[in-house]
Amino acid sequence: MFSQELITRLKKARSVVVLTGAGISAESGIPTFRGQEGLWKKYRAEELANVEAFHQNPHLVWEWYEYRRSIIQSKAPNPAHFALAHMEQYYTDFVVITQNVDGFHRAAGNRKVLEIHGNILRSRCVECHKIYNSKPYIMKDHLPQCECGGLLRPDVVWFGEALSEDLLKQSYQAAQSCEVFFSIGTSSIVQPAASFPVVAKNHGAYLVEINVETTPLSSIADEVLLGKVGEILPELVEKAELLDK
Ligand code: BJW
Ligand code: ZN
Repeated sequence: MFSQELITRLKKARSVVVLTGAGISAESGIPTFRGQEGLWKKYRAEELANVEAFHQNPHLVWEWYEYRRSIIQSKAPNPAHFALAHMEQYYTDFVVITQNVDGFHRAAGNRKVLEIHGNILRSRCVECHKIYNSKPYIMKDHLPQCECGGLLRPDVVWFGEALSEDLLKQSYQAAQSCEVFFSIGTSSIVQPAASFPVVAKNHGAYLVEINVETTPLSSIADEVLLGKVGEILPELVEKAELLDK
C-alpha cells in the first residue's frame, strides 16, 4: 500500500507537517461537514458557520454549536490521532495544522498544534473579546452573556472571517520548510487551509494525501492513500518504524 519512496522519505525527514480536516475525527464519531452526514436538521455548514447567520438567529447557531459540543465531549481521539502523537516524538520538527475545532490532537498528545479554525469548547465575547474556556457564564434569553453584557459566540473562525495572522504565518512557514506534507481527511476546498499543501509542494515537499475519496488536491499529490485514516496512519507508523529513533 505504501511506496518505498514514501517510507524512505519518512525515515530520512527531519521536518514533517500534517494538515487535518473533519475526516480524521470521523472515526471518533464526529460528523463531517460535507456529504450525506454533513447536514444538521436541514442546514448545510455554510449556512450556519457565518457571522450573518449568527446575528440573524443566534439561538439557532448556538443550538447547533451546543449540539456539536455535546457530541465532542462524549467522544475521544481515535488511532489516527494517536499515530500522529507518536510521529511527533520521532521528528525534530513536527507540526499539526488542524481545521478541526474538537481539540482531539492535543488530547491525543500532540504539542505543536495550530488550531487555525479555533476551538469549539471556547467562547468569546462579541463586544470585549474576553475568552471563556469553560461555562461559568450567565444566560440571558437562553443566550450566553459576558460579564460586560455582550453576547458570547463560539471561539471559532466562520466563513468570511480572517484567520489569526500569527497562526497563518506559522502555517505557511511550516508548509514552506517541511520535507513531507500530509493532507488528511479534508475536502481541500476551504481556503486558506487548502492552499497549504500546494505551498508545501511548490517548495519541494513530498505531498501525501489520505482520504476515503479523491479531492481537488489529489491530482497534484505525490501519493494518494485511499482509505480510512484510522487504519492507514497506524499501519504507516508501524511500516516506516516511526515509533522510536
Ligand atoms: C475521511 C474519513 C476517514 C471522511 N478517513 N478521510 C479563495 C477562493 C474562494 C473562496 C475563498 C477564498 N479565500 C477565502 C474564501 C472564502 C472561504 C472559502 O474557502 N470558501 C470556500 C468554501 C469556497 N474562506 C473563508 O471565508 C476563510 N476566511 C478567509 O479566507 O479570510 C480571509 C478573507 C476574509 C474576507 C474576505 C476575503 C478573505 C474562513 C474559513 C473558515 C471555515 N470555517 C469552518 C467552520 C469552523 C467552525 C466550526 O467547526 O463550526 O471550518 S467551515 C468548515 O469547513 C470547518 C472546517 O474546518 C472546514 C473544512 O472542512 P473539512 O475539514 O475539509 O471537512 P469536510 O466535511 O468538507 O471533509 C471531510 C473529508 O474527510 C472528506 O474529504 C471525506 O472524504 C474525508 N473523510 N471520513 C479519511 N475515515
Ligand atoms: Zn464582554
